[in-house]
Amino acid sequence: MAFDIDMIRKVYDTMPARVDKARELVGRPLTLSEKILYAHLWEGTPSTKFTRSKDYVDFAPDRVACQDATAQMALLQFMHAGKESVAVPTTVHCDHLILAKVGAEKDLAVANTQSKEVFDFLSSVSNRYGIGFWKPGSGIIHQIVLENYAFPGGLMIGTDSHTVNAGGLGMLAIGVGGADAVDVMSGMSWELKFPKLIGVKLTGKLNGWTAPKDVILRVADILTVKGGTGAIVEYFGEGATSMSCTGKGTICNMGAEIGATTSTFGYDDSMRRYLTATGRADVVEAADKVADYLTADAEVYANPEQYFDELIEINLTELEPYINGPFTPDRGTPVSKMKEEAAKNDWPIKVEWGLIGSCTNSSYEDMSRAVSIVNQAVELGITPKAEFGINPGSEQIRYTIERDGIIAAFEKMGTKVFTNACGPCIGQWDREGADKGEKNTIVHSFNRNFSKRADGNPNTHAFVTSPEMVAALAISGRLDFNPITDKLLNDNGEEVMFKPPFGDELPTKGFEVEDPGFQAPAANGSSVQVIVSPDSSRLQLLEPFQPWDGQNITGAKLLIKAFGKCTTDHISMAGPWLRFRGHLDNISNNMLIGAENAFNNKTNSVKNQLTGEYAEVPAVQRAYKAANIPSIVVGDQNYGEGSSREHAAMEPRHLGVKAVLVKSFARIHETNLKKQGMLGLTFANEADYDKIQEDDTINFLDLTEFAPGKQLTLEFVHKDGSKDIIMTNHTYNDSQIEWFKAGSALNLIATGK
Ligand code: MIC
Ligand code: SF4
Repeated sequence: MAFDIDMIRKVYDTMPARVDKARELVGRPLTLSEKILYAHLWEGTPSTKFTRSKDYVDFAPDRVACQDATAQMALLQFMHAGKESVAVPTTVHCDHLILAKVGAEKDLAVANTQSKEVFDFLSSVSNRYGIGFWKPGSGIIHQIVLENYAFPGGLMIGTDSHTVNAGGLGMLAIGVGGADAVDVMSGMSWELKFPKLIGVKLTGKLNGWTAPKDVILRVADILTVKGGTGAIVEYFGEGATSMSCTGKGTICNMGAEIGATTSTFGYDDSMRRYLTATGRADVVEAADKVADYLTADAEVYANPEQYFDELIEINLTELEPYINGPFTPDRGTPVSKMKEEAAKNDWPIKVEWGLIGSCTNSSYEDMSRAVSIVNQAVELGITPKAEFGINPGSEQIRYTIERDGIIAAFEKMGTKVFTNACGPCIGQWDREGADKGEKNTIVHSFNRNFSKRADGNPNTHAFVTSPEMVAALAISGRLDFNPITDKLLNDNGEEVMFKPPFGDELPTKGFEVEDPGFQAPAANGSSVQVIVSPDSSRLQLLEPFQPWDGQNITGAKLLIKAFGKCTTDHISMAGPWLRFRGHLDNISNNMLIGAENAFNNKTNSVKNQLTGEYAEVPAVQRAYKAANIPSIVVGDQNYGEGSSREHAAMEPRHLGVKAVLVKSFARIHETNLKKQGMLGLTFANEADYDKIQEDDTINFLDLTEFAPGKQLTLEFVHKDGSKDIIMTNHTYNDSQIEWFKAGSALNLIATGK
């Protein structure tokens, strides 16, 4: 579990000189994000003044973290890179593959049996290549990273979009697809378009019912799911320093929901307290020596409008609790407006379930504040009206809250304590009756609430709110309950009211754990056998994708024109499909099954142009593949938002889709498409989306001249023989064009170029 204090000291040793030089070059005070980025330039990258949102820059991350559902594909790719061990400290975390049903003990045993093959593979491949392995039940990747590995001023990447959680400890932590992680694990640089910067100034102080969660729910409401694209969000101000480190983690975590590259906070006392409580006093000692480099320059905080591309100010003293949803995390409703909004939109008022957990909100502080509401309910004699489930963030948290009586208090209210894992947050929830598809409401402290995400039921209206609000709403059983103003009837019919939640930021008796669930890798793994059975349905060794044949793509069919929201959950659904994350051909059977076909407004029903019949998207695409006919996918705004899962890019690649043409992309998905040798294009004129018809055949006219900054011309031939020429933009630079030509980025690594 060693947290690499030597590596951290090395980062701090070189940081001052690099940052001072950058400040000189740039010629003005620097923000925190700029300091961390300039301190992590890849050796040989010239330190110049980079243009935000324009220059691609090579960086040297300090760490890599992978979770089980994405690690399988990442490590299957890494096995092709021909390396003896990982070049930077890397960990793998088993958290996504555990189904929540009856409670931790039984559920974990079931997962260990059902996914044995996958866990064994991940354990052996980690052992083989020098990767730290966190066993099933050890906790959720981002809580474990915060507790053990994150450090102020560091740069890390992780194969999960919520890697950004580590910003709570003053890092720049960025979610990427597996192929990006493979580059860094192989000792190569990692490329990122120099981000623009959004400043969020927090004034005042959280109080009463408001929690850190409300800050990000409010920011999501302001910026929307695409407002943070290409940006790092930097939080500062008295409101920032006055909140806990795990609270900062919550805010950074959900930065993924606004599409932000990452979010971060300057080094402060809350981080010192957290590092010390988690056994890392030596990181505090080292960080204190360079503390000036771990926050922005004072001038930036004094005149933020001069240094950020966009500035938001939130007064925490006036902030209300928010309840965001349903179906999208940026639809924010302050608690005082919920009665009106719920009635207006016909949202089911009755709350069926309250779920507390996920990487976003499963810290000790979260659990302790939520249980303060539960304890009040017991004292006031209220039987909760909804069911309750919790997922502690890590075994260390679980063990400590058990010791401190928090679990017992939850259980007294009939709460199910699920495994320290993602559980319902990623559809790993065997919810009774979900298959009936009834319209219903649940409230949770997670980050995402896309349709079908938690229980597979498209009619479940999931609302995101803070853990303490989840507790209050679930106990009252009503979505429109406002604990600040409303009374409740207790079991004796008396009117009672909750007092605001309270709790400990950190356990007063310290954290404790018996077995954290960590397995250190073999000192020399070269003799470790990594086994993948050829007839496995869960794991499949990868075959390299075919290189580009150098010709224009012609005669391509339109596979689907997706309408509206098309997240990675729509492109490659999670839940039951998670079990195929290591088997590309099997998981390809979920390709785009959640996307809405713009021509018939149905999901998973597209016209097979060869037969004229409607059929499931993967089946139609397999028919095109069998006939050797290329195809393209068309999409709407912010296509591929949400997760880092590269399956959403690999599945179409595997099944023969050549290009994805959309109004706009989410960052990670766009990179994933490029890495896998696909063409990710955007409409030069968004209105051209409307010109695309169901029976179109597409010809590329100038792919042979594919070059950075040069538009590509596509000819859409309609059924009646008429044609539309559509101009498309792309963001490929020279090396990314090489990936396309080679068939994938990995093909290039494998040839050693
Ligand atoms: C998610 O929250 O959607 C996930 C599951 O953690 C994903 C990663 C994955 O698809 O495995 C993410 O956010 O990147
Ligand atoms: Fe797991 Fe949910 Fe966090 Fe994704 S968002 S890492 S599924 S807990």
